[in-house]
Amino acid sequence: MFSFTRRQLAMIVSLAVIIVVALYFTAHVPIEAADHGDAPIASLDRSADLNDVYALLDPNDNTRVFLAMTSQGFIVPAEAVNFGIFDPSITYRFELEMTGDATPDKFIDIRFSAKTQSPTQAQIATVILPDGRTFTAPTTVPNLDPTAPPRVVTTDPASGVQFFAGLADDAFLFDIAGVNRFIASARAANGNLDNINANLLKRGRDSFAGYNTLAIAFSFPIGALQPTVNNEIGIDAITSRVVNIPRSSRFVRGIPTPTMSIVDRAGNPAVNVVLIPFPRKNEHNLATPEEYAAGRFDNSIASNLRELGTSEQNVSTMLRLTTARGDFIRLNLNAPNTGPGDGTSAGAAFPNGRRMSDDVVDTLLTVITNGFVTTDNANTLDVPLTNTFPYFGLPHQPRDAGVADDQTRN
Ligand SMILES: [Ca+2]
Ligand SMILES: [Ca+2]
Ligand SMILES: [Ca+2]
Ligand SMILES: [Ca+2]
Repeated sequence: MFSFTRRQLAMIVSLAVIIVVALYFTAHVPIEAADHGDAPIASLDRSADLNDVYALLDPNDNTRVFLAMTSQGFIVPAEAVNFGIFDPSITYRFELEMTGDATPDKFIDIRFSAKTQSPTQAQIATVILPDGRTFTAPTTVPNLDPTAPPRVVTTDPASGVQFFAGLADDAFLFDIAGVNRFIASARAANGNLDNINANLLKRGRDSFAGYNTLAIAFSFPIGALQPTVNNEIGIDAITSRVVNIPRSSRFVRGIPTPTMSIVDRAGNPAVNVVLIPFPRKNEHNLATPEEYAAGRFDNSIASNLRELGTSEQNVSTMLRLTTARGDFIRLNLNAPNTGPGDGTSAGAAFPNGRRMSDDVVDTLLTVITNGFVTTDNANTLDVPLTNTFPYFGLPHQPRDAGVADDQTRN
């Protein structure tokens, strides 16, 4: 009925990945994919649109935890100064789950000052730590030179926390068009592998190559984040902005104002982009982790996967990834992570935490297609990670005279 040998081969090649992921999620939780432009509201509110969340043991010092979020993707190098700005009306928040359930227990909030003097003025970040203490730090100011500006890293002397905020190469790696065409093929074939066109993944183009994103990164002493269960931390990020900006101190009776309104939320990579049907994408961003854990999106995710031919076993795996105990990236603080870049230890790879160098799209494709395909063939970052905090690849810069720009991959 179909090329059984080919399927078997694909299954064998991917079996290890599936087993590792399935075992991980039997004991732990979710997976998602990147989150650029994931929902109607987030797409239109670009400065609040989260892209990715990363969580790993700092490869240069495993007594520290590296946390990062990226937002506002696809910033072209020539507009770095005009578009590489953190929105001062947004609160960027990490939610930290420390007790093994779906309720976040600690928060890290980051807000930025407005640019008022010049486009090249540093913004000042105010960081509110989980214990309520605060520190301030300047952003790294983007420029249009052929060489990226030196990074400004601030260490808070009281807490030992390191902080960076500025432009970076987008470390997400994904052939958007190729995978979308492949998924459309799988849906049209009702998941029948005979009729799915895997050649659609042969483009192998990194849709994010050549573009920058805004990054906020921390290296935290573990002592400042100590979880109480399983030595494991759950991490997600949300953006919120002030609505109903007050112009006087007298408000309409019965209408609370001002209020903060959540715009976007991101945990594991790609859940909203790949698994949630369009009419529910805004709802997905606004739901609480407890609502995920209560199964609010389970039917939508499961029916979406079944249309793609995902096996019942792997549907269960994906539900554990995306909804059990909320949609947090779970980082085991006992799993060592060392090596160049942001670490290469096999035992510290996604879905244990998430490193910039983890090819999460390949992991998800393997599980969703039961091993029929194992890669989108976009597998190499266009800018190498650095070996020191904040590890992100340096931002793309406008080219010098005579230097070709062949980075983008449409
Ligand atoms: Ca988003
Ligand atoms: Ca909790
Ligand atoms: Ca990149
Ligand atoms: Ca890949």
